[in-house]
Amino acid sequence: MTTTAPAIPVNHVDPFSPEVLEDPLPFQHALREAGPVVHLAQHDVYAMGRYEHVRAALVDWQRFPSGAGVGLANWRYEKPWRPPSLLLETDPPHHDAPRAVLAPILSPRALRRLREQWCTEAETLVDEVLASGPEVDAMSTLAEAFPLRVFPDAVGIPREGREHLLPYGDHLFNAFGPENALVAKGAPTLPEHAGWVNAQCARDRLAEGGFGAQIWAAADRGDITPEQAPLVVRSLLSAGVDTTVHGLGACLSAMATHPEQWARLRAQPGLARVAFDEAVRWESPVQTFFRIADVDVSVGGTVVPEGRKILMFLGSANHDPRRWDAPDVFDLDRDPSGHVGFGMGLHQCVGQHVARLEAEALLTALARRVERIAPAGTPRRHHNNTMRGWESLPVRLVPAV
Ligand code: OVV
Repeated sequence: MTTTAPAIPVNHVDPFSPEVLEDPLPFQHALREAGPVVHLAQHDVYAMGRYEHVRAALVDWQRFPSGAGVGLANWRYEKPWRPPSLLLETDPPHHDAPRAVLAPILSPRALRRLREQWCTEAETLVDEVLASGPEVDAMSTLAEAFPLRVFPDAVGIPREGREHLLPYGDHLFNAFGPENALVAKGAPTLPEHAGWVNAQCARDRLAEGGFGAQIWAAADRGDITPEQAPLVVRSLLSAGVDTTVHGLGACLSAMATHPEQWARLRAQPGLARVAFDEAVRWESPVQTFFRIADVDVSVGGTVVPEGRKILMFLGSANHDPRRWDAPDVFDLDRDPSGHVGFGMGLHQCVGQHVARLEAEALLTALARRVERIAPAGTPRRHHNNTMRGWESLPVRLVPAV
């Protein structure tokens, strides 16, 4: 007996084109409507955009592993541009020791010691920004400034050279996509940024008590090898800054455009964490990651062929009306848990508690002092092959009396 698999729908749009990066929602709608799996002709890869299938693929690490890279490049045939991440770009069993070392260092319990200090830092920053004038760029003065103030200190790296962190991360996230103009633009300065980042991963650079030193202490205990330790530190510096910046940017843009939601948060500051997760769902700062099909995998009746890359649209899953009521609406009344903005399954963001604490500290400090975050000019999108965020977010901060 022969069975004929239904033809896979084909989409000819380049999801990494400037038009789609400017506004990905129409493309994502088309992707979801076309079917559970779509062939993206421009890059000859497969794609998923519905919540049910994206989520199922994310937790199915056996059939959709990460070891061939989570970008477009297929490491079965191409060489990685940097030594692969021991967390992001590996599968069990190799993945597990680095993850087991890092997870407790970044756990809610371990972060308790940082909370008070981060809240104080956030209040100081908000005071400074308010003093600088009512009209500010919320991206540079808040969304970038706050993580750059607290996170590298928590890792334990020196002050000198921190300006390398954002461009390094931005290029890294571009490099998960095709070699387009965004990648070409970052390539010339990459060696300086990567050289600095890699140098910060050495044991003698990392201050006592920080996340970095704790990773090295795990190597001393034998939980990971001394060769693995610097690469685990590199993951913190790779994934820990730009992502949080764009998560905070999403919160601030949501609050600028939804004054009634800002009023709700001010009335009930305990909603800060829900606000952050709803912003991560709504904006999905990390839009996409690839997997590879390790065998022929049937998804909703269509087959992803063995050895082929498949692009999972986290942002699309987080806007799938099959899963979310009025998905395009930013709403503090909804329960955003279950969103895949931090991924799902064994690779789910190990730093999410750090990001939530940063967001809670900043939003709480703002809620205390700022009555209204009013748009004050046209915001500008930042284009990146993987991340969705803002380049510029002009706002007027109306102080609370
Ligand atoms: C989630 C993520 C993004 C980028 C880099 C890494 C992880 C890493 O582990 O290096």
